[in-house]
Amino acid sequence: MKKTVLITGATAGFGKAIARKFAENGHNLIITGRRKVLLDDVAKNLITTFNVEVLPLCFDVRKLTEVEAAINSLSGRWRNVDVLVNNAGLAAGLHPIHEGVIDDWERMIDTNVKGLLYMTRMVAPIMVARKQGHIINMGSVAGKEAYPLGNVYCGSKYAVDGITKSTRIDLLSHNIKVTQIAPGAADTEFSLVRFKGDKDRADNVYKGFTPLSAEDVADVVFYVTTLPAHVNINDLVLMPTAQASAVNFYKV
Ligand code: NDP
Ligand code: 8X3
Repeated sequence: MKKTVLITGATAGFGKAIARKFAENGHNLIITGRRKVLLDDVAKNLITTFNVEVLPLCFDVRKLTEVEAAINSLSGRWRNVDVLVNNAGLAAGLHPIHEGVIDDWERMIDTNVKGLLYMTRMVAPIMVARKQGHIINMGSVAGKEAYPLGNVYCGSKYAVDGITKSTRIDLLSHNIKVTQIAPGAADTEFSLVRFKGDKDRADNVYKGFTPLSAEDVADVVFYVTTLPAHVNINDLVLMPTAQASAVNFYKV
């Protein structure tokens, strides 16, 4: 069955790879992000390569009015969102708590927690009305274990962990699946964003081992949507083989 899949943060990294994976499998997509040129490029590329329908919606998940306008603009079959992938997110900075940069904190909490909530609040009622749907939240190993200097990023992903569990309970009687995917280290734009464009520092994170790729994560996100109606993956942690915990890596 052809689904309509809404993926936030599809201009780069996991979201872009997740969009490609669903398009490869013939599903129609609503993709979002703030960088309009990149977003339109991704849409154009998927339409021409896979002959699927793609609707790009350019907005900032931190802004409730933009989220409301985007979701309220969906009409006809575009409104029938079968899968919502709450992927948009970031880490900003890596400082001890007493030296934390307040603006970094606001960006992480506003995007990773409030943005995910805004999207869920707008899309879940559509799923409830249809008595079907699947919400997939992008968590992290950082939402499973606290690590040094991770403080607010870890807190935001612990929030995703808790929100995901509670969302599953709230939507249980509405036949809606709710899944958290919690990856370990993956080489995307993530570290470049965390270190504010310092490419050497970002590249250094992935030296000496093979990190997850965006495609590895996309394969897993797609997989959890392929299970029979009565089967749900609640929570899935995936790591590079060379990573055993948030801080234990085997580097050569
Ligand atoms: P990238 O930086 O490569 O991609 C992040 C995506 O999120 C971009 O498309 C970006 O689009 C979008 N985004 C960020 N802020 C906003 C916003 N305010 N509004 C709308 N879109 C936004 O990172 P990843 O792909 O690695 O990260 C995706 C998710 O996975 C995040 O939630 C991250 O926390 C999580 N994660 C990442 C891991 C990793 O090691 N890479 C591991 C575990 C979890 P644009 O800039 O165009 O708005
Ligand atoms: C991203 C992985 O370990 O940098 O969520 O927090 S980590």
